[in-house]
Amino acid sequence: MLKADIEDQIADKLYEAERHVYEVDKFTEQFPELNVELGYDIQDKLIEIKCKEEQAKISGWKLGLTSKSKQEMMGVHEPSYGVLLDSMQLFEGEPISTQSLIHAKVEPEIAFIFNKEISGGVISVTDVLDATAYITPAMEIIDSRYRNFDFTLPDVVADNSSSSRYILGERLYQVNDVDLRLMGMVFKKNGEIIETSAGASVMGHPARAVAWLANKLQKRGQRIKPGEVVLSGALSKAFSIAAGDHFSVSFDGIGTLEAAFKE
Ligand code: 0L1
Ligand code: MG
Repeated sequence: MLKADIEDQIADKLYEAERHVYEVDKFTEQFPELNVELGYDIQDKLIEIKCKEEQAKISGWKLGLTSKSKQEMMGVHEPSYGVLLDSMQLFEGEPISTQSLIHAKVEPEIAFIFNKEISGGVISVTDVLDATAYITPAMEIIDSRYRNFDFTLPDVVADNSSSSRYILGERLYQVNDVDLRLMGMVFKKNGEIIETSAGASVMGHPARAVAWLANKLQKRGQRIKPGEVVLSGALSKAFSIAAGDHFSVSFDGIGTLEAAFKE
C-alpha cells in the first residue's frame, strides 16, 4: 500500500474512534512499515482532519512519555509529542463530562505559555526559559483510542500521543520566580493524596522536555509560536477517571488546580 494511503486510512480510523467513542487495535501489527516518523505524519493528517471537521485551531503542544519509568515500560529512549487544539481546552470549575471519553486518565503537568517564537540552532533549556512568558499548573486528560492503552511508540504518536483534553490554572506565574526542578507537587483524588513528586521527574527539568520538543518540531519544519501553550509531560503516572471523581494538583509556589468529573 502507498504511504499516503496508509496515512489516510489510519488517521481516518483514529478520528472515527474518537468521534464515536470506541477503541481500536494498534496498527503496527497490520502495518509493519509504521515507524515513529510515519506516526508523526499520521498525527499531522489527524490534526488536519480535526481542524477541518471541528473548526478547531492549534493552541499548543504536549509532551508524553517524559518519565523514565514510562519510557522503560515502553522500551523507548525518547518522549513523544502531540498537538493541542483550542477545542480540547476545559476550564476549572466546569464539571467535566466523561461521556465523550473512552477510558480516560488524568495526570498532573506544568504548562508553559510562550511569548516568543522558539527556533534556531540547537534549542536549549535557557532558550526555552527566555521565551516563556508564564507557567501555570495544568492537568492533562489522556484517552488512548487503542484497546486497553495497548500500543507501541509509532501507534501512540499517530494517535496524537493520547491527547484528549487539558485544563490550565487561571493564575499565571513568572518562570524566574520558581525553581522548576525542585518545585514540589501533591496530587489528590477525592481528598486523598495519590502522588507526590517534583519538577525533576520530567526529564530532570520540565524545560528540558520542552527543549526536546522544540528541537524535534524544528526538524519537522514546525515550531512553538508566541501565545502557544506546552504541557511539560506528567509529574506522576496517570489515574483512571470515573464520574463523581475530584482531582486536585498543588505545586509549590504556583498554587492549586482542581477538576471534577460527572456522568
Ligand atoms: O501524556 C502522556 O504522557 C501520554 C503519552 C502517551 C502514552 C499514554 O497514553 O500513556
Ligand atoms: Mg501528559
